[in-house]
Amino acid sequence: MMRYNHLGHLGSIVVSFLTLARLVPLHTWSCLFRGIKMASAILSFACPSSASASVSVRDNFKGRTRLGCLQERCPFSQAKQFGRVAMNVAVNVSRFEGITMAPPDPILGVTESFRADKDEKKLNLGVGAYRTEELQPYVLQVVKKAENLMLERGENKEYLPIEGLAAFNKATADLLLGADNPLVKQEKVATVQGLSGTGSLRLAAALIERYFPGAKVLISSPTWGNHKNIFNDAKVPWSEYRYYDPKTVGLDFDGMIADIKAAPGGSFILLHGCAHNPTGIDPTLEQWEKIADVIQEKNHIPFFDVAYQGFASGSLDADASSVRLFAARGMELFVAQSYSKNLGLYAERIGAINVVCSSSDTAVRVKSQLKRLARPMYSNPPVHGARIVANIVGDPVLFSEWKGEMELMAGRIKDVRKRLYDNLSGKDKSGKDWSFILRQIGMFSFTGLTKAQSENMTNKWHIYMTKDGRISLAGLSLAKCEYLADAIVDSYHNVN
Ligand code: KET
Repeated sequence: MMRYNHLGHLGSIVVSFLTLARLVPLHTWSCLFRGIKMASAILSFACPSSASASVSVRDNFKGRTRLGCLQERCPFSQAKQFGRVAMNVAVNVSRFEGITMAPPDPILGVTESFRADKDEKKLNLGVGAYRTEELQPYVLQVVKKAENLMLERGENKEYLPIEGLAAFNKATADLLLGADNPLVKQEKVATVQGLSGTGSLRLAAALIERYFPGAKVLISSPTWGNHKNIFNDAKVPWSEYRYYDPKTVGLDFDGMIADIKAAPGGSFILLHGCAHNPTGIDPTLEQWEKIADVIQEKNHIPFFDVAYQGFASGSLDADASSVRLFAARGMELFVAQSYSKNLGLYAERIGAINVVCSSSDTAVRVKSQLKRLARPMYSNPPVHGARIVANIVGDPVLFSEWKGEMELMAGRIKDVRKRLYDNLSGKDKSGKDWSFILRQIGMFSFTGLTKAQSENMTNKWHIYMTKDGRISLAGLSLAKCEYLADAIVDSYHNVN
């Protein structure tokens, strides 16, 4: 709905207009614009025919306005030129015309499509979020108790310091490294509360961008989809190391080692502390040792993403063993933590970035720079989730209750995994070995279904999952395993 009326054709008007554009202050222009709008039109400027040869309004205003635009993105490109500046009157044209539609998020977008589906059989196995056997969201009892404690104590809502709640930062480092870890005692760990796992990863990425310009981050292939976005947005270069071997449906350990070896010395190696997302395949402790050897040899910096501590095995300590193994070698490293899954605090956005340093003096400086990066981004973090974690970890009774509930959640996922395997091997008469499902750990199963097969799961069976073939077992009930197995067998054998 654009209408163009050319406003005269006199060269002298154009010349005077150009001069005016340079001299007249911005607010005068807005008055003029408003006046013309009253006559039901917006005065706008057509794109210069070539960006370099023409004077755009942006040039005239020395960057104070963004009216100028490039030819290929300009909604007014049909305008006729009058010398170097052309004028059109356009009606109802948004200043955001050049903003294109973003694609839906490959993980969180799945939930949006799920909500829009009216079919009764629908199942959301997209996002990694724990559900009860009744497929309802679950708030841990221990979380409710910790929240009650907060009410009883009448906690205030004052700003937290930039680095977050001190009691939380202590609790989270203790949980990660072990309370009696000498690194914690010697204050060699810089811990800053973050906006859950994602925000903590993003803060670390900003530190890398600022203090290690040009350094590369190596991420596993495949990895959690948001890793690439995080490093792209932070302008940190990244490349992939081999991780998953589709032939064995297992770890491509030799490929992983070779790629880490081949990376430029001093690269950051992003590792999933436990329950690798999306594959559910973790290195063994012996393999972790070898990975640490190569990283040390090449002077790389390990960067752990720990989003599932306690969810892989049910034990907080066992799931932190990879990180502790590296830290015990005296290596400097990054660890991003999240409490979305293990405490079910998805919406509270609570996590942390820990930088293990070789001295307490370094840790103080690193922390000061993390704070400096956080302040203009979000100022300081939210308090609610931090108090929940601090109250639970700081209270022996609540802490042991949490462990019990975590074992329960991890146990339910293991049961569902087993039931799905039983159903698949019972129904699929082709002889295909589905036992890889039992070997995978954590919230997910990487089914090996292709994009087309995953789409069949959604379009035909109303089962929502990510297009890389990942299903969240945390969103599955024992009762729905049979239906899911039917869908998988159909998609696997009948869709190319
Ligand atoms: N790291 C990994 C490996 C991860 O799977 C997630 C979340 C996060 C970090 C961040 O979670 P946060 O809530 O920011 O602490 N993964 C699930 C949810 C998501 O994609 O945001 C998922 O893969 O479904």
